[in-house]
Amino acid sequence: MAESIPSLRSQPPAVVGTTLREHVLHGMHAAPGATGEFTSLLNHISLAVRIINSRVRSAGLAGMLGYTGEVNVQGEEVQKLDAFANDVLINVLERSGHCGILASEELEDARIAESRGKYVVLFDPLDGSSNIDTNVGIGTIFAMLRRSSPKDNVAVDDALRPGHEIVCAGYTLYGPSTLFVLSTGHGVHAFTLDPNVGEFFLSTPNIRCPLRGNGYSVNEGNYSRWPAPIQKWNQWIKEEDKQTNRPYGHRYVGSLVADAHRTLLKGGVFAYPADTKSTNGKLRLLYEANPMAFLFEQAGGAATDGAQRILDIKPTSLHQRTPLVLGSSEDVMTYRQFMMGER
Ligand code: AMP
Ligand code: P6P
Repeated sequence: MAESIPSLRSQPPAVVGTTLREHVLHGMHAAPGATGEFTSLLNHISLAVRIINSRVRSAGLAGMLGYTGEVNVQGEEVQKLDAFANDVLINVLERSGHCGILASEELEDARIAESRGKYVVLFDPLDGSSNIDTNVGIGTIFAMLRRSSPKDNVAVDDALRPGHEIVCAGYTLYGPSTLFVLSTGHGVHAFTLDPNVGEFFLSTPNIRCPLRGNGYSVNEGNYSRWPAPIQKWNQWIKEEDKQTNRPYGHRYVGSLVADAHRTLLKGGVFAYPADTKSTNGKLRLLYEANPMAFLFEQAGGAATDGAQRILDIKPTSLHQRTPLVLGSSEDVMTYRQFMMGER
């Protein structure tokens, strides 16, 4: 009789990875006194991004790549996918019953949700939309805070809170695979969507941003518009110097989620400085810079506007812009030294 193959006989059942839903549930059990509202809201956001993902994947076929012809509050042509993603998030957040205030890049003002739920959700429904027609990675970015105004008198200014009050932030990247990168304040974890199952599975737990990298990500085309200290940093990072591992490699997609995700994993620095055209920077504080800053700090990285910590900026308006530097703590510190004239 053929030798029995113990390994096959004793092999445990097929191992199924941890789903996003299970990960979030574990977090709830570990949160003293949690009622489940946070968990339910996060599960609704997961539903929304899976719906967006499905449409993004079929956009080319579904004729979703064109423009709606409308212009959003940013003065940018609103592409159909932008509008769709925005509508899905608003609808699902409202249905969750746990969103009190929602604010979107695509909405002029913050909105009080019907349920006046416990949380504020700020989001960029489809970041990088200018890249949609060229099939470049785009994504959804969000941040969650607890509502501070009372349920019977919810104030939209609740959206204008500094990023250090964020309780959860994440982004999805609709790239070669669909990733959901999340932090609820206990490290950063990445989940990959299995499109056949429709579930996100834990793919990279406990992401740590390297202390220093060897890549930089900036739109070099803006060089002539930068202030002198940033031009000096840019020249420095391209000089040959073996001891400091220079020149750094340059990578720039032009989609924040794609550039930030690569920097989070590989280290180095991403920068969108203020310049003579974008005098306050281009990226939005509340629903782009703050969520990314929360994630980078949770992963041991850093995020500054060149002078101060992004998460300490006190917002004054919903769509305010900020210069943004994300990355390895040492690389961000070096950038800041140039910015402050210390190098
Ligand atoms: P809740 O009562 O469900 O609104 O949760 C109260 C607080 O506990 C939230 O604001 C979070 O800071 C924390 N919390 C609740 N559920 C979770 C979870 N699934 N993962 C991480 N933190 C959680
Ligand atoms: P630029 C995309 O339009 C976006 O808002 C961000 O995703 C990205 O980081 C930035 O603009 C790119 O801007 O001026 O380099 O094309």
